[in-house]
Amino acid sequence: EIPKEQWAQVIEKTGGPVEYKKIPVQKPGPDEVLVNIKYSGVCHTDLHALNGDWPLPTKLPLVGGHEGAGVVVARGDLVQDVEIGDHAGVKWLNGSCLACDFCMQADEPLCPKPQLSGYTVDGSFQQYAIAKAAHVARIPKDVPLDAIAPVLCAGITVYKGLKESGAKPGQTVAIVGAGGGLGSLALQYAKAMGLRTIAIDTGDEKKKMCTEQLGAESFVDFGKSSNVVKDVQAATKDGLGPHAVLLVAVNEKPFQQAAEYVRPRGSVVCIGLPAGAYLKAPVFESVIKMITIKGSYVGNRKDTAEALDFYQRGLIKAPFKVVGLSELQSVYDKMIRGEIAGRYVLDTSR
Ligand code: 8ID
Ligand code: ZN
Ligand code: ZN
Repeated sequence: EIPKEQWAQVIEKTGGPVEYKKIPVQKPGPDEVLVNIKYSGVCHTDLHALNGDWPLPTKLPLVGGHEGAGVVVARGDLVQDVEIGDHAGVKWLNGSCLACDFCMQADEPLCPKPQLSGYTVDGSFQQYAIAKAAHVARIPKDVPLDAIAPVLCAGITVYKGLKESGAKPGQTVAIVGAGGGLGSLALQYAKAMGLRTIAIDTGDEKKKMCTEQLGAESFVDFGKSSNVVKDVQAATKDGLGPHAVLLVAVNEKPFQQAAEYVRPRGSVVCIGLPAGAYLKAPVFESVIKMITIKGSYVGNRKDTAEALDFYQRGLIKAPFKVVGLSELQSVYDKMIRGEIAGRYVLDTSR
């Protein structure tokens, strides 16, 4: 019933292009499951992997993708808690050692020996993907697989980032890059967590989506604003700025502005990973405002379960567009031009 060959999008060399072709279906190892991927979200990380943006090399040839939602069709001999037929998600953290200091305290994204889907191991831009059983997301059967796909990276990551920000119900969070994949989900998770939001991005389509669909209380257009710092602070009632800033943009500039507009005692949470970028903050203001600047990186298995639970409870409704797996390159082209409002999801059957 499991075919020997399948369709996949393969990166033969860094820089691309991706090649849509047939490749063999692999067999899962003893602690792994084989997931028949039905849908996969396209994250900006996949584009970084294609371009070789980061200091960490990818495997080659590579099948990208790490927001894969599907059905378990085979499992290794050691796997006991995932059944054939279960719905499962292949996420960025494909596997980790489960034995190091970090894994032992549920900080598995910090494991020094992780397997990363669509980066160091083949990911979800294929019809059959392998993941460590311990790490696959458990997807309830009443949850649609196309809509849950973006939650498997974008949703988990922003949910974790919002928790790391320390922002409390009623407080205001600025979402920088609010119109993109992570940003659109961040607005929804923030709202569900009782937080107020300021969306920062550009263009009327993203403005409309953020304010009319996703619950942002205000929108600052970084393309039109002559002073983003002032405009973000002005969007809070007392003019003192947001209690937290979630940086999910793919551009260095906002990483050098956030510390200026964040509220005293506030926190700046860095999530986006623009190539070669550096953080910058004025020492004087950072000290006398007692601000916190930190990074946040995906989420652990518990964050995963919680992020999915928010979705299952009907609290998260973020827009996504479905196209065929064969159309991945055109999604990348739109992403490069900054034209994607929300997320693209690939249907692996076409
Ligand atoms: O665990 C992590 N830390 C993690 C997990 C997943 C993704 C980190 N990421 C990283 C990705 O690798 C990528 O660098 O988060 C970043 C955002 O991923 P994405 O949401 O998938 O990208 P997108 O859909 O292209 O959205 C980016 C948005 O940023 C806006 C763009 O207009 C777009 O809507 N943006 C840019 I570029 N510059 C901006 C600026 N100066 C900006 N928004 C506000 N101000
Ligand atoms: Zn991702
Ligand atoms: Zn480990």
